Amino acid sequence: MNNLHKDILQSISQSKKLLAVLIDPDKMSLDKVSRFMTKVNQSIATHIFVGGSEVNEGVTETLVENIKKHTHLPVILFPGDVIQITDKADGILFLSLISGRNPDYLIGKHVESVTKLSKTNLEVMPTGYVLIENGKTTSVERVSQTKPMKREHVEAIVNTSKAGELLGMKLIYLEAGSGATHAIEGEIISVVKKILNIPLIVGGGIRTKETLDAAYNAGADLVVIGTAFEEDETFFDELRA
Ligand code: 1GP
Repeated sequence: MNNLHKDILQSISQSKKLLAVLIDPDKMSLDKVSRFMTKVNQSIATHIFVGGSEVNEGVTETLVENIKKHTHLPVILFPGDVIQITDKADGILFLSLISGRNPDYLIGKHVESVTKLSKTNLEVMPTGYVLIENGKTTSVERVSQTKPMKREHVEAIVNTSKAGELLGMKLIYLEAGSGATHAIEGEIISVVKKILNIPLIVGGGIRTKETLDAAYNAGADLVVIGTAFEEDETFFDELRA
């Protein structure tokens, strides 16, 4: 029995900030896992997220199995599709793309996943996923065929996030998209954080310690970083525990 969500709440109550390293199965080869995880383990990372927009069947499961051999950090699936579900992980962000209006990503994929999920012990964490524009088309936008929310529509972003909470979601994830040219502004993070009573995840385009700290200072409880580590493992050195 996992306590992933409970542990996140506990960290927040102790004012501890959380960092998830996102590993895209499409971009991580198995021979690199051991070295990469050594760096992760020496850093301030608290969670591993595994997922991508387009991943072939079976690849996520093999990767998660390998990651688990090299770390005690919790591994949480951040799946772009049902085929990425594997019981080798500890939990799953059960994402609803509430910034969009594509029924497949609001409820369709969820229904499709139930048979597979019910055969696992994954801790399922319902998560309102809010995609915010970052100046270029992201793979989430392309795959889900939804438009991201405009940065200047702050009230709509706040109301969408709060609606997710009122629907019973346990986490809200503000996403600028993998490799975003600009991370989500502190102003947006702070107004969303103020209205929420559930943990706030922020990700997309965070490449420096300053941007990471800015996200935390604005109110992000858990920050997700993928591309910066994929492109330059020395970034881990700046984030040593
Ligand atoms: C993407 O929010 C995550 O879904 C992380 O984004 O790859 O830009 O760090 P980056």
